[in-house]
Amino acid sequence: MGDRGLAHTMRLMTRVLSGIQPTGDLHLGNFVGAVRHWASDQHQHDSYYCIVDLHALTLEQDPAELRAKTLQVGALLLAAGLDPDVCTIFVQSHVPAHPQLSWLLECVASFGELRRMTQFKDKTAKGGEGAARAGLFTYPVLMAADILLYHADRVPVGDDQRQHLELARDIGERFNSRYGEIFTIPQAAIPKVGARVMDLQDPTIKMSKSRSSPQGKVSLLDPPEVITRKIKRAVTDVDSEVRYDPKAKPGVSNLLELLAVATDSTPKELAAKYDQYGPLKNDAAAAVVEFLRPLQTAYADIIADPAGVTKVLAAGADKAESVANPTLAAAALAMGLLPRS
Ligand code: ATP
Ligand code: LTN
Repeated sequence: MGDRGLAHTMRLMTRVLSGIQPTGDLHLGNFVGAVRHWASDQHQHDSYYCIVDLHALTLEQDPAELRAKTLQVGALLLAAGLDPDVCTIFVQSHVPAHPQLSWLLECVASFGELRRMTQFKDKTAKGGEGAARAGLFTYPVLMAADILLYHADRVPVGDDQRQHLELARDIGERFNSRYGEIFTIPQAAIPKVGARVMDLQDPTIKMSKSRSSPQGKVSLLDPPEVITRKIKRAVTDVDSEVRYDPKAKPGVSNLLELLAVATDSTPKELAAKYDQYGPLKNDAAAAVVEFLRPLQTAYADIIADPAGVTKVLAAGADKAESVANPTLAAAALAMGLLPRS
């Protein structure tokens, strides 16, 4: 049995890895579609959560703000219940194996498959692809490296990342068949409800840090009155029937999903209880405020000690490197690079 096979057999728990960009204030979509599942996964799986600051550089960022947001996301992950004694939380740029493996994988991925990524098309629709940063184009390969370095079995993400995950699987499989079995091929874990929280002002697009207007997204740190105002002003649909039908009635369906997530119910069950938009909006707003309250309270405590957060992230990077570096070395060797003696 090769080294990887042995390491694999000795691993008793499923390995989970996911990432989040420190590109702005985290919003309800990030929490509902991703982060809250991380908090529950950590107790069942060997879990790695990465703040992907290198990914953030694919779009314009203010340097001081990027640094501050990276720390803020660290604090928010802790506030969301991630326990550094149970899982590993780290910053991508603290582990150089990520961009190193990414280069090797760029020499496995093809131009054509990157060209098909819809997120690249979406993000360049406005400014044109000529001016886009080359990193925005190769970004899914860095994401594949993030995942494959840790032999992750499971990758919990929102629905918008499905295509990138498929690419990570393709790259991993191609590498394994060309150079030998180095990587574990990951599965996507996409939640059933809340996998795509929509923008409150334009419910045909997903709520996004970088692309939603302030009114279109609920930031995790918005005060209760701001959350209430945004939800009450959410765009609904032309007729006034309350029905769960994301295609025909995206605005109302989004509110039903939010209420369902916050009250642990299902959107269809809830739809039957309302015959007007007003009461639905009031209840959704109140439920979301309560849903976020524990996170907001914990965040205020944690961010009061920024050095404590930095320490947690440094310890996380050490743990991450102990897994990532041997994987990188094995991949480099398999591809024919001469090891430094
Ligand atoms: P950006 O606008 O900068 O691309 P984003 O808002 O899309 O950011 P990411 O950091 O790219 O957020 O994503 C972090 C996690 O949150 C991913 O797992 C992603 O699938 C999930 N996610 C992002 N937006 C939503 C959404 N609207 N609904 C559900 N999950 C989401
Ligand atoms: N591309 C993802 C963030 C991301 C990620 C990852 C998610 C980067 N690396 C590895 C899961 C696993 C996004 O934009 N949401």
